[in-house]
Amino acid sequence: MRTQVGIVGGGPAGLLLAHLLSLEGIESVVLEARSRPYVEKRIRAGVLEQQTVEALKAAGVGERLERQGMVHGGIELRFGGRGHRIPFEELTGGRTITVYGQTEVVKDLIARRLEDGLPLVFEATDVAVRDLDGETPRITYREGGEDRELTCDWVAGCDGFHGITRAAVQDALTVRERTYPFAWLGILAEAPPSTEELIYCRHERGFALHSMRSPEICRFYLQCAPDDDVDNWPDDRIWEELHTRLATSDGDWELTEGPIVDKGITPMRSYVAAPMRQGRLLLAGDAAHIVPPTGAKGLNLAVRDVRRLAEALVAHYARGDDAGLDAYSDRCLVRVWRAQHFSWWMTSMLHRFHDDPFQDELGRSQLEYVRASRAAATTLAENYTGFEHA
Ligand code: RFL
Ligand code: PHB
Repeated sequence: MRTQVGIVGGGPAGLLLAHLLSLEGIESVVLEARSRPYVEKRIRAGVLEQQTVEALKAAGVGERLERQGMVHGGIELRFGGRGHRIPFEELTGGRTITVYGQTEVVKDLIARRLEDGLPLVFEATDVAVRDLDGETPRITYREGGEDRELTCDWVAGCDGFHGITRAAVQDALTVRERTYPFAWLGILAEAPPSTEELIYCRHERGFALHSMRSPEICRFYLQCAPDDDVDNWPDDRIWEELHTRLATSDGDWELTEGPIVDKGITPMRSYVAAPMRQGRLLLAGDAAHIVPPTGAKGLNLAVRDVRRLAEALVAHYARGDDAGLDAYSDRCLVRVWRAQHFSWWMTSMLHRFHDDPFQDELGRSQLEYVRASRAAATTLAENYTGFEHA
């Protein structure tokens, strides 16, 4: 088989790239290791920057997002038992965020790809990339027990942090990374949100986040030990911990409980591999970089990468102009590092560093500063809603 762009990974990055290319008449094949039900159920991000929403709408895949996405004009920071609102719209000249699950974005993109009758292979196994330095790189894989080979002009590595594309060129990459001494326990509950906007809470016992998916479904996260196990977290313990950490000192805030329908532990890590291009392999999204989820940046970065990549590939095919492909990595990395700093900063100020009292006090101080200073709150607001360098 032959295609113009072979895309490894059918997460948000791979699916959106395929769709943006199809709108410009560029052929691609998406190879996804997992099954369709698996990728449509895997719970991850929930916050879309305004520019992500606009990009999905402009690409004709934002119809359900427009109807069901919940537009928020701010977030609450809660610490010392008191809430403090960061009014994004006021601080950024009107920018908002939209709460809409990554699972929903993925469902919308898969539905569109299949409606368009374009190639998307689920359960592709033994995927390997070859001849990346030549003119015609190849992807080999197995589908339904059969060996297959895909010859391409370009390979897009959109296979997430644990994928094979970055690993194939790892020796040529420079990696910068940081791990954190905690993880997040994430749960999904069939309960109406107890808040209109997201609550990011710092408490003596650790960080807690109250997020949501719809007027009926909540998403919560709790700081836990990095080697913790979901089996240590029966439902009762989760609710008790959420009540304790999210409590306000005046006691006038209540948390509504409901059946817990999903539980998982997410490690926290900052990671950047550079450059994002090696020969004819172009890395995008989590395949190239990950951030701790406290800044809600990962999915938004993936979307920005593939928008830039699609533009560069369009210039290549339409005009033989390779400037965008040559600049792809450098231009993405400017934005990636801004998001890295912001995600590290949010993580440092909202979590407890139980084994590092100096770091812990710095975080507390920073949070006090964001509460007291409009300049600091503006920094948070413009980064959270999506900062683009001029
Ligand atoms: P994905 O979503 O990991 O998709 C990669 C896809 O590649 C497939 N794959 C392979 N396919 C073929 N061959 C192979 N060898 C393959 N190996 C893997 C995988 O099955 C998968 O389908 O990467 P992508 O597309 O770059 O998207 C990135 C986002 O998923 C990620 O950055 C976000 O989820 C991060 N994130 C958040 N981002 C936000 O912008 N806002 C948030 O609120 C937010 N919250 C979060 C998050 C991530 C979290 N976890 C679980 C890490 C909250 C959490 C808890
Ligand atoms: C989520 O709703 O899953 C979510 C929201 C905000 C974050 C991370 C995750 O910072």
